[in-house]
Amino acid sequence: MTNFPVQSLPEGPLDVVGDVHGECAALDRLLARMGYVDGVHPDGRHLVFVGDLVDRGPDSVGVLERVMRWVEAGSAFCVLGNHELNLLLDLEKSGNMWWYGVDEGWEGHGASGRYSSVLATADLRQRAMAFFRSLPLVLERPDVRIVHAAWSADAIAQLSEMGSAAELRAFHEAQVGMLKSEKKADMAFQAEKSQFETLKTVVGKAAPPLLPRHGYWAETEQRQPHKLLTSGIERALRADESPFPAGGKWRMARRYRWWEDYDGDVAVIMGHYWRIWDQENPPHGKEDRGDFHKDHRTRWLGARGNVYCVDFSAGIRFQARSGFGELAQSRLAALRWDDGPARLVTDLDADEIPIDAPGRADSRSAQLT
Ligand SMILES: [Mn+2]
Repeated sequence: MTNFPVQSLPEGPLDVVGDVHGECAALDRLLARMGYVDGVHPDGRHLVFVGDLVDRGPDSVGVLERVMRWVEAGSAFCVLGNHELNLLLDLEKSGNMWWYGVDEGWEGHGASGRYSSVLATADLRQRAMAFFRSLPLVLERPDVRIVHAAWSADAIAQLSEMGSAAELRAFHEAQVGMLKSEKKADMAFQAEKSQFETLKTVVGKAAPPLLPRHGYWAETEQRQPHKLLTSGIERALRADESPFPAGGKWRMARRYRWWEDYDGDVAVIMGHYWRIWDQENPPHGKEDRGDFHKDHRTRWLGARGNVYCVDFSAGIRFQARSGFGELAQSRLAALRWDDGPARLVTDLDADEIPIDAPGRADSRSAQLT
């Protein structure tokens, strides 16, 4: 592909599918509900995957086999998510050892289990790597933009100098090397670091003080264009904010709700943000987790009311199967985007769910201005 990182979507009705995370049976159920037969729709609709096809769930291989076939046939489109990017960059992460042929366990929340029951073969890895290299970071057409986590014209422009996704790994390694030497030369950061060697291990004990250089570097590292588009934007905590634990580490930066100042005319549909399905009944202890837990699933978000996140946490089902249950909060969803009003279809709900029209007067900016 020569048009990295942006590729075009065809005209006509689309069904934009949220993060699948190896939940192959849920994908089959969702697509059957929408009338697809092996990725093809009788009305000429096209599937668009927002990325994070893989990891955690039981059958990433099955999901990849399907989506690769459909993309190859031209009935589906897909952008890179952070999980595909990890595989493209050969980064081993919790939940992706199926790729390396390892049957991986997980523990947490008083439960334990296995991630994937289907392991990648050398043949699958070779074909999937070619597939990942063919994927754009962004898909667009005049009425809609698709990206995994954040839309940024700057980040897209920076990556456009790259001929193809095949060059991404060299670019990534150069960036990592540069950041590493800049951090090494940052004496204030080094002083913070030696003072808090055990930063990763103190979760559960008293919170550390705010470490501003740690916040600065968390924000700066996340500004790398390929990371920004696929895993969002971070902002260093302000002096009046407190460090908080997430993923077993104390955080000195938090996710930035970039859509709050997205002023584009074109609607953006993304995944990545682990929305809960039932805002009225948030899971215990998760009341303020994530970015969308207070935003109702029927609403478009952002300054112009034209950004939508279609990731409703299919990726938590590996836990639910082992007794840490949040299944009620989990859906594999697709946003139907065509001449009619937008609506959601999920793997678990019989009926289509109407979504507000984008750009409604009740969007956040309308309240502010
Ligand atoms: Mn993601």
